[in-house]
Amino acid sequence: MADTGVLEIILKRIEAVDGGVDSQDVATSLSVDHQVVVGAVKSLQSLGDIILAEQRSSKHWELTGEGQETAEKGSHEARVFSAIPEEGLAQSELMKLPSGKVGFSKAMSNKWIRVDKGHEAGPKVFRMVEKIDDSVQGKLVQIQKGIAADVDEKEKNELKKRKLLTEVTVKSYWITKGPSFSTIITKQEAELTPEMITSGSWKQKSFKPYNFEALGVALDCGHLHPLMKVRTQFRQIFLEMGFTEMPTNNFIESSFWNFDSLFQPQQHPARDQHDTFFLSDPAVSREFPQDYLERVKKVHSEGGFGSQGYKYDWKIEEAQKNILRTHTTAVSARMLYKLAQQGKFTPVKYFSIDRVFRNETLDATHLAEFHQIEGVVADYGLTLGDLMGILHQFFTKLGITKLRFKPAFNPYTEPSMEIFSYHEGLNKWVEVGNSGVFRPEMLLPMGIPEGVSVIAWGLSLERPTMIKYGINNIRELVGHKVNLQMVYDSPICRLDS
Ligand code: FB9
Repeated sequence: MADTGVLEIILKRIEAVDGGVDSQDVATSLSVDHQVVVGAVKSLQSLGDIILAEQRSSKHWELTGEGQETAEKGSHEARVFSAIPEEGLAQSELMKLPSGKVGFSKAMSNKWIRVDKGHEAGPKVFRMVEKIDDSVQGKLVQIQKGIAADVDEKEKNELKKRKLLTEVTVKSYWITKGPSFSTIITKQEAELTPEMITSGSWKQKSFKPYNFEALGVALDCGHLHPLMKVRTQFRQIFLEMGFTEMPTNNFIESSFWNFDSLFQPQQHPARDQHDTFFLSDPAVSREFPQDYLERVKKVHSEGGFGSQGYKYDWKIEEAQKNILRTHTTAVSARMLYKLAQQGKFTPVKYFSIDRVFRNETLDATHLAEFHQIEGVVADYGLTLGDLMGILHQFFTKLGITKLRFKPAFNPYTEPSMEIFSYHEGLNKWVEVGNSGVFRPEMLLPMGIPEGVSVIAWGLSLERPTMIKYGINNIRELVGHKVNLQMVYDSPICRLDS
């Protein structure tokens, strides 16, 4: 609350005049800073409709520092004229004077002085008139005294160009009586206390009006990253579709589970350094289910289960290499193997959402890691139609209804399909994921029974998050350059809206 003395002075001033008072004038008359009066205006406004305050701005001219010096000592050209004696002054000497350079040219253009270049010692400057009228100084003095009625705008702008004058905009409040005007300031209570009620004193008090627009106090708490908000939405969609989340808490994986178990041949380009991050320590894993490993080796090198295999010399050393997993399908492989080991097969629906790592070329939408979302359904007699159906159900929950499927290739699924959705905003079909039916060469060596088929699909978490939050460069979403305020300010996420 501003000093009540200032508040009361303002109220008394308003009462004393017809019309209103200007906050700048009040500040000047009280010899206080204008902000003190502005604070008082805000305080009065918070007490109800005691005053009306309309913001306005006015412009006036003020002398600059150089302008004040000129008003006091005369213009540069006048000071140069005064410095030239009857017998004249060497131009070189004149230019050394503080006002020399500016004053010389002005005095010459005013025809107050002339230069005689016929002297042996160099050019000499002489007066051309007996006396001068220093109009520049005269105008500045008039403006300084506030009696510059006959100094027109053109002349003022000339002085402004010479940096002798400047135009100042002053914001102020025009303060008038409000509907509840009074010169008595009654302190408004901010809260109704039990004592006021029991004593009845509330009847004599005035209360501050409720501000229903007031926001709650912003809690200084943690904030969820947009990726985590979108992950929760995807998790919710899978859960309501009856899926169970897979354990994905191992970023490090053996090549065996990441590639070999998925019937991805050891010479596949995705398995070399430029696509995959290999670990130096521990460089290898050695513990695998031996019987299963033998079946994987056989199906790669000789074929089996109706497949001719890849007919290459499959090496355990390649399968033992540790990597950062390139997809969460490695986790799906582990879960399907575990399912096959439980003896009697039961249909399952699994999902996972977690980080995967690829040694890829970085660009505005691709980093060396992303979060993969994967859905897996295992049951007897599942077909591509079931896959298309569950994809329509899944994407509809994301608000995507127009899907198209395009034949594609994955080493571990046959058939495979890329999933496209029509983006109304971009007016084009965009890829929203990949999918397929896991190959028998992957499932049968695990011990998954004949007749059981497993359909699966995947997409990234970053792409939908960037779309949802209107982020164009992935480095604004993840990484060390992320603006944390974006995280604090990011709104809640509802994927179905
Ligand atoms: O997410 C992708 N696109 C996408 C997804 C959603 C979306 O908007 C949401 C509805 C609001 C918008 C776009 N893509 C897959 C397609 C492209 O972005 C692609 O350029 C990038 N892909 C990643 C891999 O890139 C190296 C996205 C990532 C991806 C691709 C394939 C799979 C998983 C993630 C898979 C799989 C799979 C296939 C068969 C069986 C099991 C898993």
